[in-house]
Amino acid sequence: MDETSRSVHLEIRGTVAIVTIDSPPVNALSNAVRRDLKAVLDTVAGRGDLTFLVLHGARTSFVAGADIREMDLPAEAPSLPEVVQALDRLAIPTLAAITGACLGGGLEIAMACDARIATADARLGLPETTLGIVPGAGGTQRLPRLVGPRMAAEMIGSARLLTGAEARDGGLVDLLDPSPLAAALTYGLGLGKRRVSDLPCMADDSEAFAETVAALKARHRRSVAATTAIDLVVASTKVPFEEAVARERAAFLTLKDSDTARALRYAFLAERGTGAGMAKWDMASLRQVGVVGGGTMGTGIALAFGLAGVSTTVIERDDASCAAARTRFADQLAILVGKGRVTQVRSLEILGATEVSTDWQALRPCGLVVEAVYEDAAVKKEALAGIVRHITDDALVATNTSYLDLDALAGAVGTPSRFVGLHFFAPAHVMKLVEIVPAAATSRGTIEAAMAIVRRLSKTPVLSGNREGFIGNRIFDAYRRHMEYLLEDGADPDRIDGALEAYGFAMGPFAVFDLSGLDIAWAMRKRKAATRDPRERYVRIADRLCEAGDFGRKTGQGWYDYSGTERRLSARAAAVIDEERAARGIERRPFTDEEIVARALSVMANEGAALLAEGVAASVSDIDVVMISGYGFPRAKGGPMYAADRTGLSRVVDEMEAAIRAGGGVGEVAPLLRKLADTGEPLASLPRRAPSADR
Ligand code: T1G
Repeated sequence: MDETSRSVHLEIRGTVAIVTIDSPPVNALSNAVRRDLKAVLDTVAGRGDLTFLVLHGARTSFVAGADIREMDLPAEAPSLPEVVQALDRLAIPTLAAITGACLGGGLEIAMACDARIATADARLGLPETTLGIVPGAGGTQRLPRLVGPRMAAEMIGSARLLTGAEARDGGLVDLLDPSPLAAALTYGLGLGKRRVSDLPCMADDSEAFAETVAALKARHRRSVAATTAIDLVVASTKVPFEEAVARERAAFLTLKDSDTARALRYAFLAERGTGAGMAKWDMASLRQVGVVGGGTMGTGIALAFGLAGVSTTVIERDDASCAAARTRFADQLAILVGKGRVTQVRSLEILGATEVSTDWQALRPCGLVVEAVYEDAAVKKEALAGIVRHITDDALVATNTSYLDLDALAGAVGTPSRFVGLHFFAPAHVMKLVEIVPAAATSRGTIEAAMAIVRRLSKTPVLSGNREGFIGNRIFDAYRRHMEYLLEDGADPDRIDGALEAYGFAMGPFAVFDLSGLDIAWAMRKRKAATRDPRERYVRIADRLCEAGDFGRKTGQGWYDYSGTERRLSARAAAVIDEERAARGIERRPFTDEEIVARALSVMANEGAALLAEGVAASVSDIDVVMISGYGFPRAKGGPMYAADRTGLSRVVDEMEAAIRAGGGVGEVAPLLRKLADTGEPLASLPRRAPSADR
C-alpha cells in the first residue's frame, strides 16, 4: 500500500508506516509540509493494522525547522503544535530516524516520537533564539525531560547544537547508527510507547541549577528570546506539561512578530542569498591551496582553509620567515584549541596538512593560490608574477587586498580571466565576511568559483565592484568621518561608542579604530591628502594622536587608555579634543544617544545607496550582510539599509542633510536615496543586479 502526497510520503511496509519528509533543500516545515504530514498522521491514526511508525527525512537532512521564508506571512493551519500533538497522540510506537540537520521544529517533531536513532554526525538542537524567537512546539518542555533542565537551559539559551554522538551521551538520542532508517525498521518491533510529554517534570531545586540559570540569563541579557526561553525551561521543572506548552506558544507568537525576530530572519536569508543566480562550482579541483605570504593575513587564510579540511602550502621568502609563519600559524591554532573550538586531534591533522616552504615549485598541485603579501601594488605584482610561473593553466589566482585596484594588478597575471580579489578580514580564520572583487577581465566562472570556495570556508562571500574601499570600507570611511564631526562638535568618543554599543554594535567606532590601529587609517589619509576635496571638513584629532605615537591598543593608548581594566578616554585624546575644538572656535553641544545613532545610520545608508547607484554593490541585502558580518553592525537590527527602511527614508534624507551641513557642505544625499524617499518606496524594492563598477 502506498499513499503519496507532494512533500510527505507514506509507505506502508507490512505493518510498518514509513513517513518520509521530502521538501528540498532541507525539509523545512513549510505550510505544505505541515499540511501533508498532518494528513499522513491522521491516515495512520485511522488504521488499526499498524505496529509502529518511522519518520525520516529524504536526502541529507531530517528537518531543518520551521520554514524561515514563510514566517513573515500569516500562519496557515495546521500549526506545528497541532502536527506535533497528532504525532504525540498516536497509539502505536513512533521512531525518528535522524540524519543531517534536526533543528528547531525538526527536533520538536523528533522529540514527539517515542525514540530517536541518529547518525553520529547528525546535528541536533534548538537554535530558535538566534532568530529572536523561542521554540514554539514543545521544545522547551520536551528537551528538559530528556536531557535534564540544566543542559536544556544551556542548549536552548545558547542555541548550542549537538552532534548525534553528543546527543546520545546527553539522553536526547537513544541509539547511534550509520543507517538510522534501517536500524529503526529493525528495532521498531521491540519498542513500546514512551511519550516524552508523559515523562514527569524533573524538579530541580539544586544550587547548581539556579547558578546555571542565573549565569545563562546574565550572559544572554541582551536577547529577550534567550532569557524567555531559559525561563520556559525553568517552568518545565515546576509547571505541568500542558500549561507550560501553552505559555511557550504564547511567548513564541509574541516574539515571532517582534522587530528583532523579523530583522534576524532577514539577516539569515540575506547571508544565504549573496550568491543568488550564480551557478554551482565543482569543488573537486580544490584539494590543495597555496598561500604566498605567511604574515598575519596569510597564515590566517591558510588556517581558514585548514579548518575547512583543505591542505595548504604557504610560501615565504627565507627560512627565518618560514619559521615565523609556522609559529604564527601554530599559535593561532592553539588559541582555537584552548577555546574548545578545535580538538587536539583535529589541530594535529591541520598542522600535518599545512606546509610552509620557500620552494615555489610546491605550488604546482594547487587549484588556487592566494597572494597575501604586503599591501603594496608593486610587491603584489611581483608575487603574482611569481605565482603564475609556478602553477598549472587551470589554477585560479587570488589576491588578498583591502583597497588596491584589481585591474592594475591583473596585468601581472598572464591570463587575468582566472584572477580575482578576495578581501579577507582579520583575523581571517575567524571573520565571516569575504568581499569578492573581480577585475574587468575576471571570468564569470572564476567569480562563481570564488563564491563557492568562500562558502566552503563557512564564510559569507559578497560580490563587490572594483572601486576604492569596495563596499565595506567605503561605508566605514564615511561613518568614520561623520563620527569625527560629531566628536569635534561635542560628543566624546566614549559617548559615541556608548550610544552605538547600546544600539547593539559589537564595538563603537573609536574602540574599533584603537583595535585596528590608528596608524593604518593615518597612512591612508596621508595617501589621499592630495586628492581630498579642499572644502571638506577635516578633523585633525586622530592625526595628532598618531603624531604623538598613540596608535591604539598596540601602543597601550589611542582614543582610550588601556593601562587599567576599564576602558577610559585617554588623557592625551581628551586634551587634543579640547584644543582642536578651541582652535576651531567650536561651541561644544550635547548629543543624545538617538542623535548619534540616527547620524551613524543615515550616513551608512546614504553611502550604501551611492554604492548601489554606482553598481559597486549588487543588492541592498548584500550591503547589510557586509556591515553585519564584517563591521559588527547588530544582526538584530538587520543592517543599515534594512534599518533605514524601518526608520523611513524621508527621515534618513533629512538626517543626511544635517550630516552634510556638519561636514561643511561637502558631499550629497545619494540621488537614489532621495528618489526613493520622494516616491515612498523602500530600499528593499530595488532589484539585485550584477555589480559592474570600473574604477
Ligand atoms: N527555512 C527555510 N529555508 C532554509 C531553512 C529554514 N529553516 N534552513 C535552511 N534553509 C535554506 C537556506 O536558505 C538555503 O537556501 C538552503 O536551505 C541551504 O542552507 C516552531 C519556529 C540547515 C544547518 O534555525 O542552520 O523551527 O540559498 O546554505 O550550510 O520551534 O541552513 O539554497 O535557496 O544554510 O548546509 C529553526 C536554520 C527554525 C535552522 C544547513 N531552524 N538553518 O546549512 O546550507 S525556527 C534553524 C540552518 C523553528 C519552531 C521554530 C542551516 C542548515 P538556498 P545553507 P548549510
